Amino acid sequence: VRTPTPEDKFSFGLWTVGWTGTDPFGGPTRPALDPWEYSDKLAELGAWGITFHDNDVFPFESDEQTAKKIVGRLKDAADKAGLVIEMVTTNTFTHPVFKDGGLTSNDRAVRRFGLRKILHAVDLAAEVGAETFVMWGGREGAEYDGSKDVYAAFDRYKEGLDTVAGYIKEQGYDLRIGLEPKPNEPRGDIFLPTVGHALGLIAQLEHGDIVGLNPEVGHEQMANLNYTHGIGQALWSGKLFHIDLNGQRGLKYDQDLVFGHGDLISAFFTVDLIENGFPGSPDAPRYTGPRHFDYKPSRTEYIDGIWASAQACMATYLGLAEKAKAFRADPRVTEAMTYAGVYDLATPTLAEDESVQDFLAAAEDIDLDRAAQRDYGFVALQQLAVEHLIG
Ligand code: GLT
Ligand code: MN
Ligand code: MN
Repeated sequence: VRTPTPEDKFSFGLWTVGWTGTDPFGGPTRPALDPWEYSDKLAELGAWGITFHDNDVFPFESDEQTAKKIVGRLKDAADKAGLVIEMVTTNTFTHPVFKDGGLTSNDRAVRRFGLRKILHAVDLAAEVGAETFVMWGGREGAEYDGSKDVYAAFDRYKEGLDTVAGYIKEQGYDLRIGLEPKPNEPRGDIFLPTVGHALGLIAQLEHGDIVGLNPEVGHEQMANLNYTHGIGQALWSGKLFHIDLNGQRGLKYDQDLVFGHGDLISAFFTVDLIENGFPGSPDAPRYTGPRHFDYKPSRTEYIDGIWASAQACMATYLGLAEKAKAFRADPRVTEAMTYAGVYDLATPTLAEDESVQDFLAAAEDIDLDRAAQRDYGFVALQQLAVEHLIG
């Protein structure tokens, strides 16, 4: 696999390579560097950008001036390394004040504090030239159903999102919001558990035109869902604004493994969709945004392991991209897709200008026996993917 270059648009959250290995059962297994100490190495490995939460960069208690100064230092380091800051987000989950959420806490004073913190992070995002503002509502949710008026919670979620999106427009910022779904952890049940739930909320917003999605591989898989279908539907809805790539092995805690270190064949089809688009819909929207990794170097690794895992994310992506290109270019695949009817699905079911009345009146014979006995060849098609994958 070739070495990544900035054209590949790989980016990393500071909280990913900066994760010190803490988990609910143990403290850090390695030290944290200062936020500006990651840029040079990431650039050297071939990354294009970085992303961060406000409090990945400056402490929660910082006053505005201090925050500005520290962010300035990070921005300088990124500029010097030739990295862009493509996305910024807010930490509304670590501090105990957010234990019942930021935008949907039962405590109105906390909601007002949380919303203000988010708006300040929006200013910051605009200042450093980010294009996407991610909102992961990890603490928006509940453990106990009796503890939340869910109707009011969605009113407050909508109020919060519309306030943030309205502010972005009012300030003339070139920013779009990416909602990040997750089914659980840290809350027992998080609001907006899946891509579909988030799309449903966006449709109810006043400023929903600049609100889309930032789906994470592992988060959809924690809900036993198909990530590629999730981003596929987000693309179809014109709402795939950003992605969080990582790995997850089955229904368990959020593993944030290296991309491809979970369900590899699912990762193959994710990369195939991103790189090659929908097979029978050449005019469909394509994802052209950052290939952003949101993973955690495993707790067993030390400093070398951080960089090895960052490299692994990019190498896996590039390797899969090569395989996916070869898969699509393989005449046997075209043939198998034709046989499978993959390209036929793009043909509208009704004819152009055909009315329902005409449709109902049409005398049309389907040979039910034949159609029932059709062999789709999906297994053979999948086996071609596996062949390409294992080389
Ligand atoms: C947190 C979470 C990630 C989100 C980050 C953005 S925070 O690390 O686990 O999935 O993308 O807020
Ligand atoms: Mn995760
Ligand atoms: Mn994420």
